[in-house]
Amino acid sequence: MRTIVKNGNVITSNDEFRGDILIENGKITGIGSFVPGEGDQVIDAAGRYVFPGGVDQHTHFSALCNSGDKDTAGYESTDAVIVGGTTTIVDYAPQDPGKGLLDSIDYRINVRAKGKTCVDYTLHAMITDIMDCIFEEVKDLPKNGISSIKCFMAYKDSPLHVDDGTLYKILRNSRDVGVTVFVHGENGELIDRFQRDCVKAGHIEPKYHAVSRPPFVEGEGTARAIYLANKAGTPLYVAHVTCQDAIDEIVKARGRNQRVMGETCTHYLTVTKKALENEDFLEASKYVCSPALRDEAELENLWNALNDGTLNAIVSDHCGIDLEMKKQGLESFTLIPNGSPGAGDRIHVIWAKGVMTGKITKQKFVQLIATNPAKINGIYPQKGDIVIGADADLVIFDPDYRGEIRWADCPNGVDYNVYEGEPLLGRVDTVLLRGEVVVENAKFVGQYGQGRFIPAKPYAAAYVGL
Ligand code: DUC
Ligand code: ZN
Ligand code: ZN
Repeated sequence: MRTIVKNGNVITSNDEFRGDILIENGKITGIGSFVPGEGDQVIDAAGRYVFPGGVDQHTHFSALCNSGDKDTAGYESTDAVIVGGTTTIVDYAPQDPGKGLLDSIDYRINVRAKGKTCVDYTLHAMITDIMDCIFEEVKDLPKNGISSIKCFMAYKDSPLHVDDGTLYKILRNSRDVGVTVFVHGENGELIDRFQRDCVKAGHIEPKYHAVSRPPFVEGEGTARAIYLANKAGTPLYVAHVTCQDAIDEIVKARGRNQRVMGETCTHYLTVTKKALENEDFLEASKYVCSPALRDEAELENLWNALNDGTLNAIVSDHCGIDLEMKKQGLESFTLIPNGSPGAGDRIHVIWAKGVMTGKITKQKFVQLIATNPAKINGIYPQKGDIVIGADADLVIFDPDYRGEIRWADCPNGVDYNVYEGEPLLGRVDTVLLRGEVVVENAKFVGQYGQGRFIPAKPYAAAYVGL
């Protein structure tokens, strides 16, 4: 059967036009004008935008989120992600206890995600235990459909922390096989000292989370990672950039032709550290994520860095940490698990706060929420744009819808939404995943388990230039 998405205002990464999209066997096989034949399924998109399904290259589903023993927001909660217009995620695969990188990836695909995920997905390897085997395993990631690995420079003395020697060796080994190294570029030593100072002075409330990790902590970590990547001769991808200090380091590196790319997150573009100052512990703790939220001026810096191409993607950094888990930090902000949910909201929030305010064009929007993440993670052109031969992952977006984000309308696997009450200036109405309608009237109508693992190719965007 053929499907024709008819008369939409099609937005791609570099164009906008009125037209039809022809779909056969789950793939886009035509873009233009098509007369429906007998038996064709026609989806009327008149008066609405049609853009590629979003690619969120930074999520943490079914993750312990460094909090110990409780796992929330498993892959079944990706129903909220696809309702929000994201059809592919690049999820983090932390090592399971006692397991290396490859076994953890295998377990994630075949046990955690299987039969549950509603979106297509690929994975980043993620070091949470510096076992001897990981250095060789990095070289085997591409054979297993994985093209990236994350190293945390923050979180001194925790299993997440990757020391400089390990980071350098991972960079060297990644270079040989085209794996992209993603770095959490905060200086763990500085944070540790500042956290101790805060607690000693009795400053234990959530707002001290931001005090203990000021922007220069991120600037230094980013600079060091860039330096090591340069010496290793390996491209670098800087995760969740929040501030001008880090942006400056990326700009300097590019000035000497070093291949460095970076992403920022929905919340760093739209929420300030004022959210951490709420007197209500639970309200404030929802916004404890790392790096920390910044002041108003940094929001503008980040929009500028996206527009001038220094930063290349907007991601959610979705972490499913419910309020019960956040309560671990009642006695001290240092014990609050870091991270906030947002994969289901990314497209709506960036449309309202980016496109509708004129901060970014519609084409830039598509690049940042779909095309670039697909390129960076080695899954383009199968994913990320409306081009012939791509998977028919499409969003039909009603620009006239007006409302507000409400957790109750689309529960996200945890018990709150950090964007509660934010305006919806347009809404994802219909979503197609590989040609199948899986969201209709903003409700999930697909199957749990419909999402497929998409093998990522090595030597992705960070290796081929900027
Ligand atoms: N880094 C992430 O990428 N996500 C959540 C917390 C963190 O430190
Ligand atoms: Zn991180
Ligand atoms: Zn993250």
